[in-house]
Formats: sequence, structure tokens, C-alpha cells
Amino acid sequence: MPAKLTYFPVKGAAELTRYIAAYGSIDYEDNRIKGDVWGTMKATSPLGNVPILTMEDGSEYSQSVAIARYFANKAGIAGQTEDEKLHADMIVDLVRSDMMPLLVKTHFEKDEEKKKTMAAEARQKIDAWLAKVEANCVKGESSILASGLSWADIALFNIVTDLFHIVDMQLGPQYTKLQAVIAKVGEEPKIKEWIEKRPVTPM
Ligand SMILES: N[C@@H](CCC(=O)N[C@@H](CS)C(=O)NCC(=O)O)C(=O)O
Repeated sequence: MPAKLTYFPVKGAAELTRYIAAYGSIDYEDNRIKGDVWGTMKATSPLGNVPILTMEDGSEYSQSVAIARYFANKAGIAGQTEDEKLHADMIVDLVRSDMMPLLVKTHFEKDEEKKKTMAAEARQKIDAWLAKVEANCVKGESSILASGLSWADIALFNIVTDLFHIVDMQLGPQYTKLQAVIAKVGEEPKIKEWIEKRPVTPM
């Protein structure tokens, strides 16, 4: 029995793991639950939130980035050296801890005026980070790591292609290195196949 990834029926915090699993041909159960099911599961879940990874022996783990890193290690794309792993983690943390919360908070804001202000702030902050990543952090031809494709590239691809639309943002053409990274991930046959076959969801 493969490990089971439990999350809501959206891309959200689980999609990075789903991309990595697709890229690495890692077998897992993509368990998409509705809110009412979650209501009964929450109390006994490890940290009171999803995603949750349930192993064959029944043990459960939480935290989306920890789960994604586990899959990245299995797929051999966490980095080829300790220093590369640190570099990849740096980019994943930037995407997941700094960029993504700005987009998620904007998405859930109900006040339309506030939402516009939050979106503008998110665009400005994210763009400043992208400029830094473009200038300082792309070590390979079309990959963050010198050794080639890693989960850092996939994390960037995930936020640019699946979440930037929340704040009406695109990756600017001036970011030629990052454009190459995103294009490379998008051209990977297993990633393409996952995008074609995954459930269609707005987020
Ligand atoms: N830092 C955690 C955050 C997890 C989290 O906030 N999950 C949300 C969905 S994205 C959740 O479980 N919401 C329902 C709840 O808290 O009951 C992670 O990355 O896994």
C-alpha cells in the first residue's frame, strides 16, 4: 500500500508534493477530502491541519514542506550535496514561507478595497524577491542548482503557474534565468502529464 497524501480538493499546500511525486514516479494515494470529512479527522490529526502523509504502517506526518522534502529526497531532487540542499531549501522557504502566505491571505480577503491593496503589496514584495533570486540564486543553465532540476525549481513553477493569478501577477520577461527555470519544469514530460490528468481546480 503506498503512502496516502490527505488534503482538500485543491492544489494549495499539497501541489508541490504532487508535482514531485509525478516527476519522480513515486506511487502515492492522492486523498482529496471535503470539509465535513476533515471536521471528524481534525481532532485526531497530528497537528490539526492538512496536508497529512499517512505511511503504510499507519504513522502520520504533517507540514506540507516537510512532506514535499521527503518526496524530493525520494525522487533524488533535494540537492546533490549538503550545500545544494541548503540552497534548494533557501528557495523553497522563500516561496513557501514568505511569498505564498501573501497570496493566500489576499485570496481569502473579503473586503474588495483591502484585497486590492494586499494584492499590490504582494506583487511589489514578490517582485523584489524575484529580482534577488534572478541576480543571485540561479546556479544552473535553467535550474536553481548547478546540478540540474530540483524541488526548488518545482516550488517556483508551482507558485508562478498556479498561484500568481490570485494577485494578477506574471513572471516578468526581464527575469530571463527564472523564465528558463519555469520553462524547463513545464517541459518535463512527467510534469506535463500530471498537469493534463490532475483534477481541474481554481487554486
Ligand atoms: N504550515 C502548515 C499549514 C497547514 C495549514 O494551514 N493547512 C490548512 C489548509 S492549507 C488547514 O489544514 N486548514 C484547516 C484547519 O486548520 O482546520 C503546512 O504547510 O502544512
